Parts: sequence; C-alpha cells; structure tokens
Amino acid sequence: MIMERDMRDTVDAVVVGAGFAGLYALHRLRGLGLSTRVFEAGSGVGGTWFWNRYPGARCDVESLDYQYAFSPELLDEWRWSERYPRQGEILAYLEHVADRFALRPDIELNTRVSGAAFDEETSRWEVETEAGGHVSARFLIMATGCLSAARVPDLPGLDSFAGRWFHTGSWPHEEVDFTGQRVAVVGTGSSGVQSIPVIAQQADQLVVFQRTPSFSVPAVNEPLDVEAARRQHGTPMQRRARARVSIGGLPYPEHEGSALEMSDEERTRHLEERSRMGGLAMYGAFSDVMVDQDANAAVVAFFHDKIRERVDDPAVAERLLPRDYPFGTKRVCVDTGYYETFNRDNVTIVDVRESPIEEITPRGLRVGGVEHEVDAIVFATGFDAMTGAVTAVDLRGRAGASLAQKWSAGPRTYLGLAVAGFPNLFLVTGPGSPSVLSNMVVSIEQHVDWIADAIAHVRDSGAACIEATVAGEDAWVDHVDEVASSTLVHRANSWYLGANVPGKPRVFMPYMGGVGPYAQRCDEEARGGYAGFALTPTDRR
Ligand code: N01
Repeated sequence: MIMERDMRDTVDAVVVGAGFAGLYALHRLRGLGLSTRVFEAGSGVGGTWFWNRYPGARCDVESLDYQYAFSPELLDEWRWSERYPRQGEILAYLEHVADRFALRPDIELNTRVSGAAFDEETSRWEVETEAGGHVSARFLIMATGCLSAARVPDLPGLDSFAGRWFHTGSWPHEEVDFTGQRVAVVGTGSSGVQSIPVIAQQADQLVVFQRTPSFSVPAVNEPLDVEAARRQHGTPMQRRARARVSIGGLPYPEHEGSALEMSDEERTRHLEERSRMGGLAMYGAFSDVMVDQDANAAVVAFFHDKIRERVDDPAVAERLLPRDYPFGTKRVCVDTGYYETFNRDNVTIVDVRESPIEEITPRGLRVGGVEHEVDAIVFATGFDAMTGAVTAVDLRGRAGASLAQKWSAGPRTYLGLAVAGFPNLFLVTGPGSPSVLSNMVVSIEQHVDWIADAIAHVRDSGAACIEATVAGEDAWVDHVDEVASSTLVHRANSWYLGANVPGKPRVFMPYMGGVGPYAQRCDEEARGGYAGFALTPTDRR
C-alpha cells in the first residue's frame, strides 16, 4: 500500500478546513518546514465567513480584535471600515491573508475529508476524501470550526414547500432578493437577530417564528475611527495583549465588582455604561453574574426594561422578553435595530414555544392549526456545535476506535486539544477549551501556536507520536465539568450543552475557566514537558 503511494500524497501534516484556524495552521506548520496539505470543502477559503452570507451577517466581535496578530505587518496594512466587520469584509481579509502568505498552493478546495484512520504500524494518519482521494500524514489537525455543521430542523413537509428555503449557515453565493415577498424566519439566535432587521427592510411581509427569545445588546456599530479606538484601548497589539490574558479574549475591562454590592442606581448606571460601549462588553459587567442567581436576575431586569423601551407594542415586547433562563447562559446576541424591527407594520412574531411548528406545507408553515403562507423560509436554526463537524469525519484512532463512538456520551479531550487513543491528532478550539466562549481569533492563534510548538517538540525529541493520556484526559474532563457546574450554565437549553440537537448528550462543551488562565495552563503543560501526554519513541512504535 505504502509502496504504491505517490510521493505527492505523503505529507507531514494534513489540516482539515481553511478558515481562520486552517489558514494560520498552514502558515505555522510551513514555518516549521513541514509539508502540509489543507483540505477545504468549500470552493473558497474563509470557513464560517465563506458559508454564512445571510443578510446582515457580521461579526459581533470588533474588527480590531477579530483579526490575526501573528504578523505586525499584516496588522499594519489591513484597514477595517467599520467597528464590527461585515461578512464580506472578513472574507476579503482572509482571502488577502491566503494570498499575502502564498497559502493557496497547499489548499485543495472543493474537497471534503470523509475519514482518517491512524495506522499503528507506521504511526501515520491515512486520510480519505469524499471524492476518493487519499493522503498519508504524520500529523492531523482538525480546523473544522465549531459552528459549521448547519442544522435544518426535521420538519415534516419541507420537501413539499413550493417556495425557496435557506439556512443562514449555508447561504447561496448569488444575491437573494426578497423584494415583494412574504418571508418566514425561523430562529432568533445570533443569526436570526442579525438577519431579521435586514430582511424586514426588503421583504413585503416578514413573519418571525420564535421559540426562545434572546438577550440582545445594541452593537453601536459605526465607521471605524482608528484613532478613537487607539485612545480607548491602545494599539492593536496592546489590545491583543490584554485580550490574551482576559476571560473572553476581548480587551474590555472585566468584572468590575459584584452586582449585589451596588445600589440599584449604581448597578443601572454601570449597566448603562456597558450598554453604551456596545456589543459583548456587557458580558464582563459583574464578577458574579454567571454564578449568582440574584446578580443575574438584576441584569435580566435591566434587559427587560431595555426591550420594553425599544418595542412600541407592550404585548409584542412581552413576547420578546427572555424569561426562562439566566442572562449569559445562552449566547448573548449583538444587534443593530433588532427590537425596533418589531415596530414595523410588515413584521409579525409567532411564538412556537408552546405550539411548535407542526409542518411545512406547499404554501408555508403550519403552527397551532394556522397556516402562515410565505414565499420563502429562512432557517436561522443553528448548528450541531463544537462536535458536529469533527464527528462528521470518520476518525479512527488506535485499534480502529471511532472518535464519534468515544464521544457518544459527550466529548472527551485533554485541554480541548488532543484525545487519548488518537495520537498526533489535534483539535483547534475543540470542546474542553474556551473556544466559543471567547473571541475565536485569539483562541485560534493560541491553539495553533501551542500545536505547532508541540509538533516541533515531537520532532526535536525524535519521538514518533504525542498522545493525550487517559488520566490527563479524565482529569481535564472532570475539571471542565466542575467549573461549568459552579455556574448557572446548566439552567438553559443552549447549544453549548448540545440541547438544540435531539439525542445529543447534555454536556457543557466549552471550558469556562477563561482565555488567560487556560492559556497559562497550556503553557505550563508545554514547559512541564507535556506531562499529560505520552510521547512514543520511534523505536517503540
Ligand atoms: O443559532 P442558534 P445561530 N423551531 O442555535 C431556534 C455564532 N454566531 O445560527 O433557542 C423553532 O444560536 C432556536 O430556538 P431555541 C454565535 O456563537 C455568531 O443564530 O433552541 N425554532 C434558536 O432561537 C451563535 O450563538 C455571529 O429554543 C427553532 C435559533 O433557532 C452561534 O453562531 C453571528 C427550531 C438557533 O439559534 C449560532 O447562532 C451569527 C425549531 N425546530 C452566529 N430549531 C457573530 O456575530 C432551532 N430553533 C460572530
């Protein structure tokens, strides 16, 4: 088998995915002198920002924070136009990165990896693509993204729908024009909250099908004033330095005391200030908001007041109030004109919590026996998050063990980076790391740097493999669970817990310890000689 293999199909490393993580992984591994092949299912680079082209798609992390910091030249030369970057602008940035660092020759587009098996004889990963391609690699890096396996709910009758339907996470490349149409949007998470105001401006009628109201903070988006940003948070490098040691990977001041130690007036003033900062700054408002029900309730009350201020019809406002889960336990949304959209004459809201969507008919959606006729349906219904894109690849470790099987009761990783029984396999921002609770770009750079250092260590020490130990993995899984259990996060049916995917085990997947403390833990692991890993010497393969 090995004899027959074309040399071209033998590389040092395979990276799956060409988004923020895959592009940087390629750059770093090349820097180590490793021959590297990237496989990307899309017809272009960009990952999340290649697929999520829905109206209003925008990052809710500020552009100055949502960019690579590994290259001072790149930081210097790229100019963002708005405080929060549009999808198209982020995609253009990633295309620029691919060109600037000459990454494209090592990226195979339109190529979906279907499986990879670890060969214990050779200590290599044998990687298969859906099109029947094969490549052998010593190291395998899953840069598949945490929110890339889109989920359309299993609703009877969808095939019979006479109009067009879309999922926000796999939006067509050509422009979709809703002018003059009756449009349904199903889902009011971040994608719904971003797309609803934009679709409402174009469509004739918009019906929003809401199962769970979100907490949404005004973005306060505006043309980017680099000088003002510099005065507030310093140079991009200075803000990144602060983000790296923060909890959320953002440069804002964090956790300014307990919500309960302030008077009502002080607390409201503080929340107003945070609100004016815009976006995700609200997360870090108090030290106890995620652990104390009363502190959390104070923030919930603030939000309820804000929503009531922004929505004219009190009955509609009541429908939009998140009531049955604590603030922050589902992803907080960032909006531009979301609540005000419900003041428009052409927008209505249908509550599908008590009475779920029964079926899709040729003409629309049936809820509570009422048929809502529409021309188009937009499913803003989310993803099989964190594990979906990894387990979609048939990964086989030692003795042919399946990763999907190993994770059937919930994902198990060491530091979110590696899995016992799967040598030389690395996950970027995997379950068990801060990942989706953080600014992804900060976490991606930290992970890729760590992985590159680990690979260099394996190579320099003459070992064949690095592999998480079962003891290390068990202890880490327990720690991740313990930290999550000390907070309020189990009180919501969130995608963090897999609650949006029927049958998915209810396990809080990301690590809540924070970006800075987590990175410190990873650094200690490396400095301590990778004590939670076993290094297999070449002669004991
Ligand atoms: O998906 P979601 P998303 N019937 O899972 C509802 C990131 N992101 O694509 O909450 C009716 O959050 C579901 O209801 P419920 C960000 O991390 C970032 O919006 O399960 N409704 C929910 O309202 C975000 O969190 C940006 O009860 C159904 C919605 O669909 C993550 O991606 C922008 C349903 C799904 O919300 C995912 O966001 C966009 C059904 N059968 C996204 N099934 C940035 O700005 C599901 N729902 C960076």
